[in-house]
Amino acid sequence: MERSLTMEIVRVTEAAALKSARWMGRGKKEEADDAATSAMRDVFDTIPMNGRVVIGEGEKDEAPMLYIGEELGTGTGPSVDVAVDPLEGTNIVAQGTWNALAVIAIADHKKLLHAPDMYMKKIAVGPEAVGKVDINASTADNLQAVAEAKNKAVEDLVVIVLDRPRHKELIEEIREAGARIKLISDGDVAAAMNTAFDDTGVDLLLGIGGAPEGVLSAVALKCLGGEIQGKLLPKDEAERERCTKMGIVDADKVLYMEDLCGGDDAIFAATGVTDGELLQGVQFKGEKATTETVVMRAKSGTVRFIDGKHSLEKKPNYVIKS
Ligand code: VTB
Ligand code: MG
Ligand code: MG
Repeated sequence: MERSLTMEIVRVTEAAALKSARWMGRGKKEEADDAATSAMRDVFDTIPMNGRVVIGEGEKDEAPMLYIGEELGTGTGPSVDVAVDPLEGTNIVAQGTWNALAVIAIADHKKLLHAPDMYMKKIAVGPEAVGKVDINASTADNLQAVAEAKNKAVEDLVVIVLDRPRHKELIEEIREAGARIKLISDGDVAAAMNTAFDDTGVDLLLGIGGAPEGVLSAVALKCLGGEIQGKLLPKDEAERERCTKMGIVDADKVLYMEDLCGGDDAIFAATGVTDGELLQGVQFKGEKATTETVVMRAKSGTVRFIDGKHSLEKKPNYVIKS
């Protein structure tokens, strides 16, 4: 993989963020998602790479852009597999709340799990707690292990959980153990990534979210030296077949870092669309816009924060006229 891709993909996530941020608070999640997807698609076309979407917006017949199998880039340069979530948190943008991201992960061919669009049970932690948690252990035991690893009391921990009825029991277990909770409406990629940054105040992500988001989170945490474990949760025979079709032999097995994102290299980039603990969202002022992006590479361990200042006058395609 070429390290020049690291900088190239920042342009892609920035474009998606700039476009979709115009939809903040308008109550239109599909429009926000389409804006991010088409912006991403356009910029990918300018990058010297031989990319193939392995996690994307769906199958060819259901997604006109960034569908699984779609080829990306100018066709010259490194051959890589690409996972995208142009707008991770469509509802977040529609409502104007926290932690919507435009996300891309890139890895060498066959290194990313081809995660079907279904649920995945997850536990994610930052570097200090790597090797200390176990998705099969009790919630109390995992909280205790993370507290010890971080030299904190369990009462000091902050656990992020998607605010869903399916997490009723999990939330009770966390409360019983004494840890604190941040319930989120959406956006568990940001939550997983934030566990690796002390300043965010986020210690763990627990619960059930999207499987594709689990793979994206794994790439981020690989670059950051953190860890996520996952378990696919096929809800019926059709979803089990889908796993088999996507090359997953045992859908019930625990997926560790190496299963989610293999090898020693991968690149991850995320641009904030709305404000979050780690990244500020897009801000507009007249003909100017600003973006904040984190971009990182597993092989070198470099993590960069890139502040973008954009001239909308010179990039008129970013101005949405409603
Ligand atoms: C999950 C989560 C995402 O949507 O996919 C969630 O991983 C969907 O779950 O971060 P529900 O069916 O419970 O809404 C997100 O929150 C946003 O894509
Ligand atoms: Mg999406
Ligand atoms: Mg998503």
